[in-house]
Amino acid sequence: MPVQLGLVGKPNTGKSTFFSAATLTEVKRAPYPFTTIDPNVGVAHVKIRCVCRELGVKDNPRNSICIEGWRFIPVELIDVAGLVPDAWKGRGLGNRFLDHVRRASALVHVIDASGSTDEEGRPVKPGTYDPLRDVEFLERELDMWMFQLLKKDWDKMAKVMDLKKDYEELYSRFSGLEISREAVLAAIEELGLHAKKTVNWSDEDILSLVRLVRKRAKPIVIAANKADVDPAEDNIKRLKEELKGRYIVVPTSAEAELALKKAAKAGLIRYIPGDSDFEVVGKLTRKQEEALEYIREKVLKRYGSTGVQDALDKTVFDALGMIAVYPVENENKFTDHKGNVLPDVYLLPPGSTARDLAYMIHSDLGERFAFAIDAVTKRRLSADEQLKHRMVVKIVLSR
Ligand SMILES: Nc1nc2c(ncn2[C@@H]2O[C@H](COP(=O)(O)OP(=O)(O)OP(=O)(O)O)[C@@H](O)[C@H]2O)c(=O)[nH]1
Ligand SMILES: [Mg+2]
Repeated sequence: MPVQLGLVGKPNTGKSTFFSAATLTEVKRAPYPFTTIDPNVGVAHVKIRCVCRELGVKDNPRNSICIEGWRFIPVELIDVAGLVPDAWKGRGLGNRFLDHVRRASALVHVIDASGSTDEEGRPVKPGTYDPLRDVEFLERELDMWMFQLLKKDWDKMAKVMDLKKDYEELYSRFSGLEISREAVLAAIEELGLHAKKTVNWSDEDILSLVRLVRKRAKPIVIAANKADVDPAEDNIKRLKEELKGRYIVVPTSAEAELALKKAAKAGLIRYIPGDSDFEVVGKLTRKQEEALEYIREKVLKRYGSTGVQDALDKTVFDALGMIAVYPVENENKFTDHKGNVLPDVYLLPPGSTARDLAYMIHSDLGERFAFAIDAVTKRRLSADEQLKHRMVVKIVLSR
């Protein structure tokens, strides 16, 4: 199953534009709240330096794409409906979109850094709404929503758990949110809640548990969007300062990324997602030229890129701490059995071992796993050895 990332935030911040730019699929976008109702699901890519160049090989990617030495690895992106204050109580489109958050491993919180939308996503004069307020609001919505899910039949559930002296009921509630029992137990112990009978947990206790589990299980990266609109520049500085150590903040201009991708697709410019500039290679109309020059001045020169690629990469590699690993069958030629060079790249959670990689490819490979070889150094890797980012790995099976 691919890694899933959810685009969340209040209405009208540019989630669908971000989605469109990242997946190059057309979806409805408009300058008013609740444009998106049903979620859009698509394939985006995270980017790494491909090992092909340093290994001096020409690769034949199969599950991913290699462009000029950059490997793009697919992830699933979900663009959900906008969230308004008290959505957890059913306001706005209510819990519908929160349900989609369930499946995501991490969230990209798209905020309007230009301050041109109020807390409900209604347009206001740029610079008049403080985007910092959006950050706290999302946390509260997620926590209250999870709290509410747990509180349903809580008393009955707590009695059962005390009787059985375990937390099974709680684990199963959280597992619906793709949160592991280990994560839940660790949080219970860290908060000292295991010292109390479950029936005696206060609402405050439950809320602290939810908060801690949610922070670890669903990391959030902030895409400070509409970075091209002038008041955004100062806001972004402030956001970075205020949220230092708590959040990764990436300035983005989804609108600019979408325009660049479309221009590249039409053969007008040469542009690789994440690049700090583009090169004109086709015949531009005066209007196109002006639009592209605007993007160069207001976005690329200011921030170094449109940020869309960077936000996805930081979510997967920094917030989730995932690693990308290339499995191969021939450790000398770096090929699969058909002779494809560096065909696949897999994204693995931090701490994954060679055996985990084998299981991820196929349960059969996992079961027959004997040992692995680091194809670059030819060093033997034991089943429990942790893999590193950008490793090329040959799995050796037992007979
Ligand atoms: N200037 C600027 N405008 C943007 C940017 N990204 C999105 N917009 C505009 O913001 C408005 C809202 O964009 P959408 O992508 O529809 O926003 P959304 O968050 O999906 O909205 P809902 O579906 O209603 O929650 C549109 O008019 C976009 O053109 C950006 O980076 N810069
Ligand atoms: Mg939308």
